[in-house]
Amino acid sequence: MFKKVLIANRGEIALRIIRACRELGIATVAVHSTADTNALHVKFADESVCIGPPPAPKSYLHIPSIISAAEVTGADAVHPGYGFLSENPEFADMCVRCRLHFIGPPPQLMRLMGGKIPARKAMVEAGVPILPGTGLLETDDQALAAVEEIGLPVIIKASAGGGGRGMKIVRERDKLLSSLEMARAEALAGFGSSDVYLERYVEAPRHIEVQIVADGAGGVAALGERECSIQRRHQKLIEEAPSVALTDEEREKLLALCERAMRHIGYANVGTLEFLYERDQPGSEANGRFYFMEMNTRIQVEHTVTEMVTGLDLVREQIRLAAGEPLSSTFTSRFKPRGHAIECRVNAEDPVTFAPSPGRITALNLPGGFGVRVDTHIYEGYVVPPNYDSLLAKLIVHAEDRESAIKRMRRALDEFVVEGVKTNLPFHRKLIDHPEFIAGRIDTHFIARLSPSA
Ligand code: MV4
Repeated sequence: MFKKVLIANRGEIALRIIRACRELGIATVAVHSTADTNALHVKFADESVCIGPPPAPKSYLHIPSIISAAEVTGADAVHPGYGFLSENPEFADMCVRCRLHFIGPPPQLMRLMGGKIPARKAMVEAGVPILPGTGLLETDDQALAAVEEIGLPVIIKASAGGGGRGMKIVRERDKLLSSLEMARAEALAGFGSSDVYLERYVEAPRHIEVQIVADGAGGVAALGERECSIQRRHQKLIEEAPSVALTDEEREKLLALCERAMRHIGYANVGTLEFLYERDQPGSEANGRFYFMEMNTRIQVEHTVTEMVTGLDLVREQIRLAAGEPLSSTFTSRFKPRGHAIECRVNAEDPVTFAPSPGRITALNLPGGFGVRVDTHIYEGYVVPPNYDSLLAKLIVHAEDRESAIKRMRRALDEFVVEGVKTNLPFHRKLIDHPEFIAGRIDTHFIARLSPSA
């Protein structure tokens, strides 16, 4: 097992990783920018190294500083968390070249699944359904021919894009070529590659994703799905496990399919397969179809809801796997989710305009009690810096069924007090009380319908 892990991240996920290391008996090194000198991850870690000024490109994204920090502290592994360098294969390569274990999949798998065009191809070969669409679009004629075959609307996506960036919906044939040109230009400017493809556009799908854990030697577990449809501008707000959209039979099929696919590509470490779920008929919830969208080759923000319904520690397993241990026998998909878990992402932002709201937290009460988990790095007196994402806390509840989990979330949201910065807590209270949410009738456009200004 590793002796010392450097955590190349900040905020709640840095704490989550430090806690897992503690329980494994592994020493920890925090890195931080000058904006995070008083951050809890710095206080919790055994050692810390300041790696630069507040802007992320000069600190949390600055590879030479992070590698140097690992070398001077004698760390033998690096955990990238989520965001920042977590899906950067060059960083993973650099770690390996500097004899540091990267806690994530091997760089070649990050490369394969990080590109949406190669990932789509790999998943088709593994028997996973995808939407009708193209590979790399090289000519205008290929795009025209594809639309002839698929019909409209279609969506043009950047192969290097992700999380909803670099997409163009095309509803009229006349706009196809101009959209294609714009998509290429934006992809090149935003991601350094003009590679784009297109596929049939689904109007209001659910976003359902599957948690993967694998050891690269045939040990693979698909640990159930998460329902992530409640999102605003591609930022998830509420996630739950399991999804109300799936029968036990559909779930079993989906998980078996995911396991076969992950064995096919020899996946290793944790990851998430994202699916778009389309109802058979508008308004009907039964018998939808799944289409593979993209894969995330990192631990995700919402891994917690899977942990609550499986009782398994995903970060601990991730570290064990990176150290070359085989998948634990407790990680098996012949596993029924136990009860229901819901996560609310509490952000420092205006609940109406969604504008970020950095500043000092002058008063704080965190919820607690039976079935309540709060993953957070904030404390009374903490100053939320303006330089990073606005996530303050993840409030997670677990209960025997969805109805009880919703009631528990309402209770926990009422206990949650943050003063000094604006938060989206009022927005969460409104969401959790919404009859359509309570009925489970949700899709990716739910928030846009609820507050069109958002
Ligand atoms: C789609 C789609 C509909 N049809 N692909 C959003 C995040 C990224 N993972 C892919 N996304 C989508 N892909 C097809 N073929 C709908 C979304 C989508 C979306 C697209 C445009 C504007 C807002 C959206 C919100 C949620 C999902």
